[in-house]
Amino acid sequence: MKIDVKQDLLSLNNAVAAENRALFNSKNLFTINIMGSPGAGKTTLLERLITQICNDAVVAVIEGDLATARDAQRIAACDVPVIQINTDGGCHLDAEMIAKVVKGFDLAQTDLLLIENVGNLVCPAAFDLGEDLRMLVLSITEGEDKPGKYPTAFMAADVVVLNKMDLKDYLDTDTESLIADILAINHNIKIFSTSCRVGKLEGMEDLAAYIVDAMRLKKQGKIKRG
Ligand SMILES: Nc1nc2c(ncn2[C@@H]2O[C@H](COP(=O)(O)OP(=O)(O)O)[C@@H](O)[C@H]2O)c(=O)[nH]1
Ligand SMILES: [Mg+2]
Repeated sequence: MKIDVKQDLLSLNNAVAAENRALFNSKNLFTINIMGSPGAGKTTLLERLITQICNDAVVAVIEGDLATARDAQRIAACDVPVIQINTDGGCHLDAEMIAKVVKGFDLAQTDLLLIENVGNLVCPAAFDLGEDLRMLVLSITEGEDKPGKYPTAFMAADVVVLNKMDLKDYLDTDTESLIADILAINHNIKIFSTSCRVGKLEGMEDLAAYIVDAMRLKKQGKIKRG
């Protein structure tokens, strides 16, 4: 007897993700799934992006972590609605978790839903949440070998944000070969370089403008996933 549990799990997830996507589309809501290793700077990037984007969009945030509400507390301080999901050991968010919590937002009054996935460069890439855009945050402190070693995350992403650029001069990371490796894995990927460090902010305006443009294109029916 053949039992293919992984296939069942993913096809169930894909079905719920399709329902999420239909709900988000019906509310004209743009959603971004933000992935990356623990400590890459995902929450800090969200804090900076919210400040940058709040004049153009009404934002809500879902935070995913194994434990604690620390990231949700940081986001709440930005004065946007936020819901924390604790996966209790689970290494990624799935579509069902999102379906359960989105009911807690006023979706009709929200333009942009930012979902910070559990810090992990592997598992989140396999689980569609119903998002419009997949953004991978990679800190340059992680080293230039990561795209080659963890290619699935880069294959799944639409956008890579190379964060902590303020540290470039202190590191041996070869950012040119890092970028070349990312493009070799996924030549359609859009790459941004950022620093979220207060006093050394870099790249926020470009990234926010890209997101606002993507939201506009979705509203005009010019981009569609799923
Ligand atoms: N130097 C520097 N530190 C950063 C930057 N972005 C985030 N950090 C720091 O990296 C650490 C992890 O950031 P956090 O946003 O919690 O990462 P997450 O686990 O991916 O959400 C914190 O100490 C941040 O202050 C950056 O662009 N430059
Ligand atoms: Mg975080």
